[in-house]
Amino acid sequence: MTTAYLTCPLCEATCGLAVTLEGKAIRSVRGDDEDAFSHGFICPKGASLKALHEDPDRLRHPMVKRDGRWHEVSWDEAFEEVDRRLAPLIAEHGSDAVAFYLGNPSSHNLGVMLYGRAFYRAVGSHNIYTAGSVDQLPKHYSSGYLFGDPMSIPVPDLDRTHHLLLLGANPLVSNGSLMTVPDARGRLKAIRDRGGKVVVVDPRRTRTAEAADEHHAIRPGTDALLLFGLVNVILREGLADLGHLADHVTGLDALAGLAAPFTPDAVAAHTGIAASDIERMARELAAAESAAVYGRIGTTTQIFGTLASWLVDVLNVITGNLDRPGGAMFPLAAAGQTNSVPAQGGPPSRVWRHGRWRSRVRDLPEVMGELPVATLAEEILTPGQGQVRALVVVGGNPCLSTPNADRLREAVQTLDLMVSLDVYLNETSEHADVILPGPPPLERDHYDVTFTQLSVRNMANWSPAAVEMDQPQEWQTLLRLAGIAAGQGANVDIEALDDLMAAQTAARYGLDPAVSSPRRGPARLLDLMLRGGPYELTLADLEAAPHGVDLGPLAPRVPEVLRTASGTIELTAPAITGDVPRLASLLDTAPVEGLVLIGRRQLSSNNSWMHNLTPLVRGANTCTAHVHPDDAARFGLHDGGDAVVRSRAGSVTVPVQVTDTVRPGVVSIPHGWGHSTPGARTAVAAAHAGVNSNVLADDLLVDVLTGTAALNGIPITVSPA
Ligand SMILES: Nc1nc2c(c(=O)[nH]1)N[C@H]1C(S)=C(S)[C@@H](COP(=O)(O)OP(=O)(O)OC[C@H]3O[C@@H](n4cnc5c(=O)[nH]c(N)nc54)[C@H](O)[C@@H]3O)O[C@H]1N2
Ligand SMILES: Nc1nc2c(c(=O)[nH]1)N[C@H]1C(S)=C(S)[C@@H](COP(=O)(O)OP(=O)(O)OC[C@H]3O[C@@H](n4cnc5c(=O)[nH]c(N)nc54)[C@H](O)[C@@H]3O)O[C@H]1N2
Ligand code: SF4
Ligand SMILES: [Mo]
Repeated sequence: MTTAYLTCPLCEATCGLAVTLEGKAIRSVRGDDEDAFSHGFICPKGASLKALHEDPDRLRHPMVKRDGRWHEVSWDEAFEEVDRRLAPLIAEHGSDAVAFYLGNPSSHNLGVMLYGRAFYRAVGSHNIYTAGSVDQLPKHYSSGYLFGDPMSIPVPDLDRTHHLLLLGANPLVSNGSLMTVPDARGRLKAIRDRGGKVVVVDPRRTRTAEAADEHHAIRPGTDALLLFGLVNVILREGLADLGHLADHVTGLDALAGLAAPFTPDAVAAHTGIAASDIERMARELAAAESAAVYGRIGTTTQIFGTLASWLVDVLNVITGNLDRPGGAMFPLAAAGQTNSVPAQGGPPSRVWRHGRWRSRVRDLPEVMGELPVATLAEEILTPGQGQVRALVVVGGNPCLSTPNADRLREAVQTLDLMVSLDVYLNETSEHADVILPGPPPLERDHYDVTFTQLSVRNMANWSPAAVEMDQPQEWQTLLRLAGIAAGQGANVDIEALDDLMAAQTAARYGLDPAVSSPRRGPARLLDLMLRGGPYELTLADLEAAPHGVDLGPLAPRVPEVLRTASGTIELTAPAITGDVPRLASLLDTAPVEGLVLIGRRQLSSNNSWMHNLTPLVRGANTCTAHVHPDDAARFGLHDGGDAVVRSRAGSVTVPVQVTDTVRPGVVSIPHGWGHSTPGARTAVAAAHAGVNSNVLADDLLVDVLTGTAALNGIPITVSPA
């Protein structure tokens, strides 16, 4: 028996796991008690990595579809198929005819993070889509304009704060997001134990709300109004105090003008939160010894996602809590972050901006090099120059996870070519022509390049593969695809491309790639990035610390972290405030009375893809519509009966659960279900199919600044089935 220590790559919490092995067989997966960050915490998903590893439905060989039937083929045959079809398509229709969709697991995958761009760049398409535009893109946008780098996202200094105002987040279930924090429950409890306060704003009484001091059941989509109300009180009552930020902030006067109409009285009816509560919340926030405001997916995937994301940090700034211990702080990641190399200064072209190109059909702007996935279906379906004819999906399931899912499913069936890098034949990959499966988490090296930049404590943790690798690694697959796109044919010299990548990475940090010799692949790139990073670590340092390297609590970084043109925190960038009139116009209208749909993340679920694992889907069907008793009575719905839920985009029939945990006027259905498509090969998931809530999500309902889908606050009607 041996024990391997690794970081769980399934979600943002980055828990340390201890995996017991007998040869190549996995005996158990437990939380690693000695992990420097997670101290033994684990959730049901982490524990199911064994089931994932052993799942007979998980793909181990490439698949090619010929005449509508799947064939298991060799890797060489699979790449030959891609070369035979992709190269002529690019030659005839141009790079933009190839679209990419990068899903959530690609950001948790070291090989994909480091090598994916070799492939995307070799194709050179403007049609890059990611799960970011059904998730956090508004937060990148607001950070890009406030602080000058879209990855400079302040995270609550959870272990030291005295007051946490949390909006649209349920970390007790999601285990945290844009806030890397193993054991959120324990850390939130600690805030209360040391006399602090936790306030939750959420249309549902979630587990997090139940564990908090105070819960406000806001009407969906109105967070920007509430937040502006808080800003209004703080500025009007003279409670603003920039503290140590005083010399580093511009735009405070303009902010006061913008906030003036949003008085607590003006926003109360829209938000459903009393004016007196809004005043008290503002005063308590300003008076707290230290405080952090934190908004997550309930605030980003709504029609005012960017304004809400911006106002969260405006509040952190004007209360002097940004960048101070116990407030909202900037992590300093050990490797690979643009905001941890010294500021470049120089020409304005270096200053972060969006809209460098726009989508062809709906004219939506690029943000961080990507276009919103809400417009992907029409880019495929609308004829003309630049029409998308091929789609490459890397670790994503957009046919379940993106808005107007039925339309996207129709669209992908019209493509000339679809390639999926995926570990299952599921609702999306079933439409592919070629599927290239990567190895499961226990068979690959891991380091969290993304989430160390969002961590409540600075950490670095390297996990070598726990089990000997059986399949080609995804970085190798991506390099082969890069070579194919560059016209090298199917027999790409991966080693030469890898050397090129290492040379480029080394050059970025002024290093000689030979310092990392004889390492190759992701380990070499990571070693170079660590050496060039702010702690000047090496991969050997991390190898010597299997339970992780603790780099200490978050430390203040202003002004060093700022990358804006002025070198200050620009509170009122026109690219953000241009959307304020749209919000202000709500104040002149009556509050919306109709029913709206929101989501409901589930503990034993990982978006759409871990439903094929028996330990996670045991028990009653959880894909139900939560309906408030008043609404059930109003619309004739009964607990356990079926309801038809309709939106502009589509309709689903779903079992009803009557519960007062949702606010009246709000229906909640979890996303990621709907495993009933006959072409998928996921037997367990099919037996727990549920319905796809994104059939209801409207592709035309977006946050206008970023095009991010409004997956919350969707107008619906309900009736008994
Ligand atoms: N209504 C509604 N919709 C939502 C949300 C919501 O709250 N409400 N949340 C949104 C959010 S936040 C997100 S991030 C998206 C997620 O959207 P997606 O990223 O599109 O979907 P996932 O369910 O994460 O699908 C991941 C896919 O990757 C595959 N996969 C798993 N591991 C690997 C691997 O190691 N390599 C490769 N190549 N593939 C792998 C899985 O089999 C699956 O097909 O969903 C969004 N959709
Ligand atoms: N177990 C589990 N963990 C996960 C995932 C999973 O699917 N399952 N997915 C992972 C991913 S990809 C992500 S991005 C994170 C997301 O992490 P979180 O953002 O913490 O996820 P949610 O649980 O969806 O929390 C969003 C909350 O917003 C509320 N909400 C909906 N509409 C509104 C609104 O208009 N205003 C306000 N204030 N609240 C609103 C919802 O009721 C919900 O409680 O979780 C990650 N972790
Ligand atoms: S909380 Fe996230 S990182 Fe931790 S064990 Fe669960 S899935 Fe893995
Ligand atoms: Mo996400």
